Amino acid sequence: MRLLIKRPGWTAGLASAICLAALALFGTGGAEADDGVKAMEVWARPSLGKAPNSAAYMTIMNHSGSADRLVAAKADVSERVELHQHIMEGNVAKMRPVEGGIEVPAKGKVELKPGGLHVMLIGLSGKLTVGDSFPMTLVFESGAEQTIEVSVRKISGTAQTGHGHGGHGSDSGHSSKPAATD
Ligand SMILES: [Cu+2]
Repeated sequence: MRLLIKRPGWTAGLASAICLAALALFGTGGAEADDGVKAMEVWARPSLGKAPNSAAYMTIMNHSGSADRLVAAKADVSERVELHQHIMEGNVAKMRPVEGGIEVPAKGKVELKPGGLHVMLIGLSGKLTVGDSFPMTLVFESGAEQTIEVSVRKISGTAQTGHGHGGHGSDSGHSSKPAATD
């Protein structure tokens, strides 16, 4: 074993070779978006008149065995991007920032939809018109980040809000993305 100690050049070379191998492993194995949380069916409503705000909605799947949380969202279309929920105060619906992020349960999903959880776009820098799209980056507590393309659509155009009528026909999730509507 002394030989190794007397040949620092060789051991250093071996060590860096091992490092490279490890990097390569992590490089190919780190596809967290596929194994962990993944947002789909992402859309935002168009801005109304001069209203400076809009909201984005999506379904976030979690394929991993541990819960994660959406803790932030970033987009360039507005001054601020906040995670909101609707709550009832008496019979008035109000929006509030979500404390501590939005939980995505292990092996489960969370839906952000009109009247519920949403990503609030505050202080839009321009109009959002049906047919527009813009990138948004989702940041999760686990460290995972996903950049998604948000398409601007009318609420009525999604037909995903199955109130009553056993509206769970889309629970296969992955393939139920509505076709682009223009
Ligand atoms: Cu809001």
